[in-house]
Amino acid sequence: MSTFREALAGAQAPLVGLWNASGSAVAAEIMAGSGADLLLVDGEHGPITVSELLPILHAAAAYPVTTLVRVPWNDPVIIKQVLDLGAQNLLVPMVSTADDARAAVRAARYPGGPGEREGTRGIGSALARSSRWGRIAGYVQGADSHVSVTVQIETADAVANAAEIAAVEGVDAVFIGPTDLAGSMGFPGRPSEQAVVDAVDAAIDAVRAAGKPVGVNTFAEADADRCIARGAAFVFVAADVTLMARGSEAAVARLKQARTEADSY
Ligand code: 3PY
Ligand code: MG
Repeated sequence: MSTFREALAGAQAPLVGLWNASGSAVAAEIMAGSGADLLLVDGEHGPITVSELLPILHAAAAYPVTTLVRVPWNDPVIIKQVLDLGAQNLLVPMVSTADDARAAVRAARYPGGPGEREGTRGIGSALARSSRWGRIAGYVQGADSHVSVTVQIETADAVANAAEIAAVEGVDAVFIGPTDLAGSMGFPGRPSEQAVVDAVDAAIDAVRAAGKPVGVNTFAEADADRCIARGAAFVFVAADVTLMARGSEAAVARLKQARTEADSY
């Protein structure tokens, strides 16, 4: 299937994404069929182990959506397992320096390329779904074309290093995480602080100046509009768990409220 890199290159408008944070393949399938361009499966904060990822990939594969998987950490072992399982588009959290970005790219690539393209991904493709157990001819030689790497800028250091991080060869896109960024700037739980908003905007500008696509997590409509107006190529606008939490609250709130008012007479 085509990669996130190709989806970005072919996009006529900013891509809109949803999170699967529940680990439910049913929820993933519901969202994959929603018309969203992107589905991001969260292995960092979601309770999703490597084997639990497989039914989610199966569910999403039936829909015209580009699926990304966020690994829990910039860890070559987990990156190898997730790629071998057949995830094609990695999102690597907490990338704060160009060295961190290079490490993520190396972990996603097989060895053998020239210079910077040297990778450390172990070669087990004959045993793995990534190559459909050897049915994709030349998978090892062509693996880079099946895989994309997006790194996450979500610390104050990362914003300072955004241009260098974005410029790393093999980084296909950069995703800004305002929530952790707010924490690292001394505003835990307050991503709407003006200083954090300014840092997000500065990171958008730096990544765009480096010539790479940039995206932002924007669960508030106004943030999505602002980031798109500033040049974001993709935004993630909701998660299965938040939609269910807010939707379920709303479904009961009116009648509960009416009953509370009636009881008080
Ligand atoms: C963050 O905001 O910290 C993220 O990781 C994306 O939601
Ligand atoms: Mg984060």
